Amino acid sequence: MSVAQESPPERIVFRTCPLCEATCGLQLRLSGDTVLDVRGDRKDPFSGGFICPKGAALGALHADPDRLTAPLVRRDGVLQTATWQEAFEAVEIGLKRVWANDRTALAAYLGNPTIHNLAGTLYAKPLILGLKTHQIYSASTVDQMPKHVSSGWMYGNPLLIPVPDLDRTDWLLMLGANPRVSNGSLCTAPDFPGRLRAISKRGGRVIVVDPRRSETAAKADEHVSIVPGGDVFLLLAMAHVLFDQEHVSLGRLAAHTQGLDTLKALVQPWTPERAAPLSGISSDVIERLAQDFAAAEKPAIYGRMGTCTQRHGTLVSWLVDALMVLRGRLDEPGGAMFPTSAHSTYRPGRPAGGRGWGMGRWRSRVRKLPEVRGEMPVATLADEILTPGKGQVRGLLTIAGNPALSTPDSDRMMEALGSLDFMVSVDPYLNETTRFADVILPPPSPLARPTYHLAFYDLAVRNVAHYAAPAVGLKPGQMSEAEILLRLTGIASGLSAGDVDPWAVDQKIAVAAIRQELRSVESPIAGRNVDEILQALGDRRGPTRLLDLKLRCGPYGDHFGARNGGDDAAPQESLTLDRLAAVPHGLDFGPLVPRLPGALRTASAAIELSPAACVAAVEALDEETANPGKAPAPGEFLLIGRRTLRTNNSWMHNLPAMVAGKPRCTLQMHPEDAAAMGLTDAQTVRVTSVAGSVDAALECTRDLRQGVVSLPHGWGHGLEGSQMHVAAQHAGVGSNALTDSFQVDPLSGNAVLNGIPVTVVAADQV
Ligand SMILES: Nc1nc2c(c(=O)[nH]1)N[C@H]1C(S)=C(S)[C@@H](COP(=O)(O)OP(=O)(O)OC[C@H]3O[C@@H](n4cnc5c(=O)[nH]c(N)nc54)[C@H](O)[C@@H]3O)O[C@H]1N2
Ligand SMILES: Nc1nc2c(c(=O)[nH]1)N[C@H]1C(S)=C(S)[C@@H](COP(=O)(O)OP(=O)(O)OC[C@H]3O[C@@H](n4cnc5c(=O)[nH]c(N)nc54)[C@H](O)[C@@H]3O)O[C@H]1N2
Ligand code: SF4
Ligand SMILES: [Mo]
Repeated sequence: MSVAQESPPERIVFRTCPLCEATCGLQLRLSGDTVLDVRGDRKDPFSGGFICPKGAALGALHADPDRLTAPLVRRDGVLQTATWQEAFEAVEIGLKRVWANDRTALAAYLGNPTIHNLAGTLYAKPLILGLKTHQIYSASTVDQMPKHVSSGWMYGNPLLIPVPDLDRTDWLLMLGANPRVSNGSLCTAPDFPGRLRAISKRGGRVIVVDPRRSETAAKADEHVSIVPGGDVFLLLAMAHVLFDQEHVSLGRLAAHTQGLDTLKALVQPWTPERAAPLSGISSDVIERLAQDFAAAEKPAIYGRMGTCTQRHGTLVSWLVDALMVLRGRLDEPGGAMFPTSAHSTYRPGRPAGGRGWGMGRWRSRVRKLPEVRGEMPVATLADEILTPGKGQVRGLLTIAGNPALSTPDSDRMMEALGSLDFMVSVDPYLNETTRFADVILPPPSPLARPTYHLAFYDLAVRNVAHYAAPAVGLKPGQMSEAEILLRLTGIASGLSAGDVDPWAVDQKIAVAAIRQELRSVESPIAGRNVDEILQALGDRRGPTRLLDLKLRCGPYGDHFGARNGGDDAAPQESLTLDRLAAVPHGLDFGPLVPRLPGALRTASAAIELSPAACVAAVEALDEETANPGKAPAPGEFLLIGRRTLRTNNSWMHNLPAMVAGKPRCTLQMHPEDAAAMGLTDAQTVRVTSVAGSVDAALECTRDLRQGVVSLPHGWGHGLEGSQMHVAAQHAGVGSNALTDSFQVDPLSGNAVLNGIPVTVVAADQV
């Protein structure tokens, strides 16, 4: 006899999307733990109802049958389901084996979703410190590290990154960014497409510099086609024109800027005529761009992925900001500004100045690449694993990373992963990377965790905050990601797996965080008592307690009763986590406000307009560009990447909605280039670089600049041992089989993922 089961009552929850940097507000309709539908939250003051196909697939991600529901431990060579206790015991044994050589025989790699997750953002760092190894790597060095370096040198703080003030600018120059597809990066702006439309609508101009007429370029007021890697020459020449035609005016920050004369002398030789052949942009266009930039009332320049993952990523990142300083539009409304998040440690009134910032405190063992922000370039991780000798890496911890597909020379990376003595991964999937692991510790779906975007509200185009409690509870047998990381931290501290009390580890972390706050003279709670603060934080534990501490000490915080403590105070004036949680659609603190000079942490207490390393690197360009090099032979191209709306780097292709429609892992090429080689649309071509070869279907499109071809990254699924059934049926090929791990931006160590020399031939002619 069957009894009709009543489904649990429906409920609506509001939370922000954890899948990209835009932090859109979502409205989820649930029945029990089942997501019935996902929509944009129209009442979210920041996103106003915007949603993209990835956000809409959050329910499918939550319910993906390939998501691991229990830890896996390798026994007799095979990954098998295990209990958490068995899994952590296996971790302890494996790590101890690696540590028998030396603590530095263990490396860790943190992938991109770490930073989209409160647990990752708050607990990865104590874990990493506890590992006591310099072998730390992350997706930052295949992404934005150049921007951290330029900010470190210019402002003394690598995390102080200006964002274009999208909602007020009237002239936006975007280089190497395709936010109509990516929805923005290092610039949190839900409905980026709508915000761009609004610029044009209010009479402004949007100009996109890109070797490809990207989706963003196609809808912009102007597309400027550039040779991959040509940005540094364009920007140097724009600065040249500003000086030459006397458009330099530092404005409010003149007294807080150093190195103006050095910059003037440095760009003097970089005329538009000299930059033209190197950038592929005519000197007239370069001059006009500079003049338009000079004439605009509220101009902003924004450079992203495409400008960081190239040979001169740091120089470009620096020049983007330097131009804004020259025009006096850095830190001004409508220009490029610094957010003041609710958890920010920024204290208005604190004077400028600090210790400055440096890198290269140690170097990588094999290639001697400098440390940056405590990590080494992931482009050299395979060298560290595969090169024998003292200090060789023999064990690896990955958290939310898929280096097997996401990092350069991926075939060699996979060879390295396969050669390790021990590997443990914190990851919900058995994928291209984790198939090499000895232990996989799977976190639950993002709906089972609290959300607040610690990283992205510091990069947002408005000052906003949104918090949501978990939408679903943990199922029996699930362990929160926070607890997984805390348990690993306990093991790293020398405890045996069975003895780790994760909440005792958490307590230590919380007390240390409070102590640090109390020690800081500028803190609003400086000098108060640890126990008093601990008590005020109440019964919470885990990430939300640490978040509450940050919010309450932040610029809008209640400062633990020291500020506007009354019950009637608006949450914006007396913020606590409880008060934020009580606002289901999130809080708006208004448009960005100026923060300089106070936020500067350089030793000079000024903006360093001409960092020494940048100056030296520009001088070195003379030699680099002295020989124009030979013209490309037929079949020789420069390869760039591509994102599509329904991808998220390498990891969401297992959701049917993400892979529906015609295959997107194609090699795009200009039809005239194809015709010159006798190639036709849809035919299979072989693409070869110094690193490797892949076969892909050709897609002829006039969107590509001639001489440039484009292949998206994040494909190449269906590899033996992985368990992502949908992705395997839409495998595509991995573009990082072609990128060369030896090509890095010399200043930041960031991988060069664009402008890769390749040859293309018909596959049947090989
Ligand atoms: N050629 C080329 N290569 C590129 C790029 C490019 O444009 N071109 N882009 C680069 C960029 S910008 C980035 S950021 C990197 C990304 O590089 P990675 O971060 O290494 O790779 P992802 O594809 O983001 O893989 C994320 C991993 O996290 C796991 N994951 C998902 N959600 C969670 C979670 O909640 N918790 C945990 N613990 N794990 C989770 C996924 O299963 C997957 O294994 O790739 C870079 N690689
Ligand atoms: N749908 C989707 N959204 C995503 C992601 C995803 O995989 N899919 N990934 C997320 C992540 S981790 C990140 S970091 C962001 C990245 O987001 P964006 O920074 O917007 O990066 P892309 O979309 O890769 O766009 C980079 C652009 O740079 C161009 N380009 C390549 N080489 C050069 C060059 O030398 N000079 C110039 N001027 N342009 C060049 C490319 O043609 C491309 O149009 O997107 C995020 N959002
Ligand atoms: S744009 Fe980003 S944050 Fe918004 S719904 Fe899409 S994936 Fe989520
Ligand atoms: Mo990224």
